[in-house]
Amino acid sequence: MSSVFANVLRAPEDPILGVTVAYSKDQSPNKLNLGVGAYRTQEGKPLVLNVVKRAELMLVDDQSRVKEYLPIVGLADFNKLSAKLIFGADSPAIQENRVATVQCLSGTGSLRVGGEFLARHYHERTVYIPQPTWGNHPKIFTLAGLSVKTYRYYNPETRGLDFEGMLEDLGSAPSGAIVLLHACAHNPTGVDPTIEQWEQIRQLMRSKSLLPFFDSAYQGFASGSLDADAQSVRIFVADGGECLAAQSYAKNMGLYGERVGALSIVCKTADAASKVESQLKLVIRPMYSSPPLHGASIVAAILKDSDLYNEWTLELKAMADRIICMRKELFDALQAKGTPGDWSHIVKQIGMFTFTGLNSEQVTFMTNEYHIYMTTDGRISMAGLSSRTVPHLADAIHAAVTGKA
Ligand code: KET
Repeated sequence: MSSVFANVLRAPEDPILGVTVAYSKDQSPNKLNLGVGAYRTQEGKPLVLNVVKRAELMLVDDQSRVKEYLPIVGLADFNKLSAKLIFGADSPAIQENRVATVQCLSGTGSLRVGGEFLARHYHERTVYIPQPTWGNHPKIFTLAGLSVKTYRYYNPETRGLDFEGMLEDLGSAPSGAIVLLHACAHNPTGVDPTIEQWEQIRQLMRSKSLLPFFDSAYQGFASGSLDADAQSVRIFVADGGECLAAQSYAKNMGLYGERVGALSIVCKTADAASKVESQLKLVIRPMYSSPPLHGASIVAAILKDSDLYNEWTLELKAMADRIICMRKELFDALQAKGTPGDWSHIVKQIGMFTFTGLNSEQVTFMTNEYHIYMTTDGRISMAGLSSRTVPHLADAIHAAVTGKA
């Protein structure tokens, strides 16, 4: 009784989502999942935004709604409103009809569709990604048909941006190369360039005709302001040049499992944008035919109604603020315990994650002894933490760095 698949090798779990698999198997009542970047309430529970519930009730009540297929490019309202959200309502690129936007399967799907489009139609097949970056980036772009290289981004000694290294590496990239940039709240480091640094990056990239591809998975989560978190993207669009942007509503609307996102390609002319859109359809149709309806309908309902939109911004700000509070509480707890080392990066870093500097042995120790689950690079999801669990985490970090590991 031998299977034709008997020789298939067992693959390792995903470095991020596999952490949740391991966590689920743990029987300890004290277990804590700080692996995946998913928001939890102060009680440690997943959160469905109130504004999302309101939008869903409206959708259910609307007798005119049907479950027909969406067009290949997705829901038209959703696409228009998503472009406005990231580029700004007064963006000349939008007014001049130079943006092709397609609804995709959340941030990941948007990156993949954008990657495949570039591999087919763009003259330079190399994409530069930051070192380090979200672990799925190299896999997405390689499978899309691009060749992946890295640029320096993070300096572990300063726990800050390696700005010189970044400029040097981008400066020596071949003209026209694609450059993946995290729009805000860089994952996993929590370190973003300042606006002045973004401006220098823009000048260098434009002078070398490097093509920016923004990954915007955390708009509103870094600062609590949707506009502030889109600044990096907007300074690149303001110069009239071209770029790509992958948007995700997983975190900022809490729509993780609905898989809702958008890919926008800003072109120099309306004619180029419409040709680009026609080719994006040829990428999407054989991949998954057309995107799902429900999540995009929720997003469109919220973005088009000023009352719902305002409620969303308040709920978003509350999530961002809770994360910022957790940074402070964890930092204070480590200070109070006298844990050796400088932990100020916990409060300085931005977004969902703290890049702690803990090594993989220390992480393994914390998982084995304290049932705390996190990625082996020492990243912790601050959104998974609450006032109740901060002391437990602080105990674990203290034990890990004071040599019990
Ligand atoms: N980009 C970045 C930078 C990112 O951190 C994520 C998700 C995504 C895109 C894709 O998210 P999507 O759900 O496809 O819209 N990051 C978290 C979850 C994951 O790994 O899938 C994480 O880093 O924990």
